[in-house]
Amino acid sequence: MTRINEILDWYGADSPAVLDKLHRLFMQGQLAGTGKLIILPVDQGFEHGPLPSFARNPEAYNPLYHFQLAIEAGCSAYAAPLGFLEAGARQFAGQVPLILKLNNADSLFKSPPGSAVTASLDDALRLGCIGIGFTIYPGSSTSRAMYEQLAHLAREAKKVGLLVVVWAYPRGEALQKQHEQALDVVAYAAHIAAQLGAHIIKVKPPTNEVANKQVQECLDKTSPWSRLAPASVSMPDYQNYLRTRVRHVVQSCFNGRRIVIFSGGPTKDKNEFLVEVGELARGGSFGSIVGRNAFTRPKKEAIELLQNVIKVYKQVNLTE
Ligand code: FBP
Repeated sequence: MTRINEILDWYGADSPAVLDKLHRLFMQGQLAGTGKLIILPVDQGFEHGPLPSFARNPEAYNPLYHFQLAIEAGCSAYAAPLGFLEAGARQFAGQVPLILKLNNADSLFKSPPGSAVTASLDDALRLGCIGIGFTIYPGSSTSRAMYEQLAHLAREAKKVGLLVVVWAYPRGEALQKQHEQALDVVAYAAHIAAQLGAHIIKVKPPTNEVANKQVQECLDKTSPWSRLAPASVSMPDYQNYLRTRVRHVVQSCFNGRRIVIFSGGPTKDKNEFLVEVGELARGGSFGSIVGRNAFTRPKKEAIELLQNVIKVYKQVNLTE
């Protein structure tokens, strides 16, 4: 059995139409056939505003630029809100799998964290997308409504053969800022996404914070968790511990039987970024979803960086 067939086998309740989309995703771009993914997400114009997102590399104001970047870099897919996808879906039809972000939040109205549903399943089908993207904010007073929206959309998406990709971002009134990426919180949010029917779960890399002190005790008792870094650890050591935390997040998603990918975050130094990706890969991440670290750099540099990310996923040995 190939690795891709093994992964498809985990999705026992899905129709051939959904599995066909998953197969297509895994057979696209430079990671084709490896069971790993590299996705370009460009919803930051909506989420953070055009100036902080695109001014560093003004070509990125143009929606067509992102299709080209995803294709030239050999990405597995390109994910964006309705407007950006509508702008290029016809011109680039068939060249890169598309994921339509069905809900979005802006930074002008932040509290409580919540999103509006900004596109529909019909839009996703009309644009030839392989799937829908949906953000949930566990920890926000809006989370329950978001879970209901997602449960409904996921059910309908599966009926029409679309994949469900969930951005699981803990944040809101119930969480302190420093705990938004805490290990137990990220693992919990990822698990909620899996329970809500996500085929693919996208989270931020977990930090060495633990929000729930009772959970901290459980982690301390199990030997691998003694490798959790103390808060004061230096950057290279921090990276070394990241793989252990990533393993826990992946395990939390049905013992690794759901696809979990990790985001790139704000633009950072290229080498630091690649060390982090190496840790994600060694922890068993199924890939990376890299936005700002790609499109805020000039195209040549962005492609080089994404190809290095691809190389990391191809080379990493999970037993390291
Ligand atoms: P980045 O690689 O730029 O972090 O993109 C991943 C992503 O999930 C985007 O889809 C989204 O716009 C962004 O992160 C949101 O980050 P935040 O919610 O922290 O502002």
